[in-house]
Amino acid sequence: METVTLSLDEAYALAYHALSSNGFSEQHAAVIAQNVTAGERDGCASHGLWRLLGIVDTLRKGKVSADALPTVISQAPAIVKADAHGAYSLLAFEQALPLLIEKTRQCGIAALAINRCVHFSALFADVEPLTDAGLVALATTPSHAWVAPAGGTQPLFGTNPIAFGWPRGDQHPFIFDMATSAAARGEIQLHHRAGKAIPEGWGIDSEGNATTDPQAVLEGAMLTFGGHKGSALAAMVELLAGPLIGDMTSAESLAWDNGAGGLPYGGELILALDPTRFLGEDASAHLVRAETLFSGMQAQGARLPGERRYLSRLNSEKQGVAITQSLYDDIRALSA
Ligand code: PYC
Repeated sequence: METVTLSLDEAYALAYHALSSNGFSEQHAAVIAQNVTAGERDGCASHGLWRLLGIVDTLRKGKVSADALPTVISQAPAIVKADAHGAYSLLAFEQALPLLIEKTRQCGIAALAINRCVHFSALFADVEPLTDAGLVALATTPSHAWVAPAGGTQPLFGTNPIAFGWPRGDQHPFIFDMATSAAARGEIQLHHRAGKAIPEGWGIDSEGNATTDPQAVLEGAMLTFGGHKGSALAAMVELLAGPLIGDMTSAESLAWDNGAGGLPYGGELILALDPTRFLGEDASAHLVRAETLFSGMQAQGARLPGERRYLSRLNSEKQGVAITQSLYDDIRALSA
């Protein structure tokens, strides 16, 4: 397959141009371009440059604001609320982050609820600034009703990712970011784009039959990972980042979309915990025990979550990122 290699600066410029030429304000274009470049850089193609197609398409469908400025408020001693006013979540996250960190340092634990945001981005990017600040973090968001609950065949849950991060001083943080569906929807869409079958277990067709045809799953239902366990976690995400923060469930988001085919609309919940407030003077002694756990995993040949991402980051910083010629052309065509 023909590919185009871009430095990270070129990838950012490509993304920024596609966004700003379609009407996104400078601030939104900058944070979105940075996010999709980071996804590509970290080897996460489903949340990389390819996302620009859906991001712009959602704007053209009138399902996201190109320029709304977020409102950030202190809702309670340990709760920050950021209203994205119908724009993508990333600017609201960026503007609310300092207050979330401040409250976490004050209270030991704090939450950020982002409301009324359109969401497409990988959650590891929202967790990493918190681990960089020495905090433990957890982020989650519903999406559109694309995933059947275990035992059912009709889409009800979103792909409902959960990202968790643990700071490790001067080492890369321990961060996992996983959909509670067997795969991200973006993975299935990328298989469809490449004309490839998907692995068994990712989804069912609209009659409820198992299939490896990505199109049939996109029109049918995705499945949760781990059967009823993934299904329970998916329900938890609906509750925490839906009704708890006064925002939409995945079913409500899909109903709001009303067949337009835009990206999910609703809320995101981010929790941050400060180990030094939990542990006081004993903090470093306990944090060292986390390292014993990590080396115990590695001693058995297990990879720590995030390791592949950091390796890919290092390679991309040196060699740039390679995308298919057809994706490059499609992104360029967004600005035509
Ligand atoms: O790829 O799972 C996904 C996804 C979630 C929200 C938009 N896309």
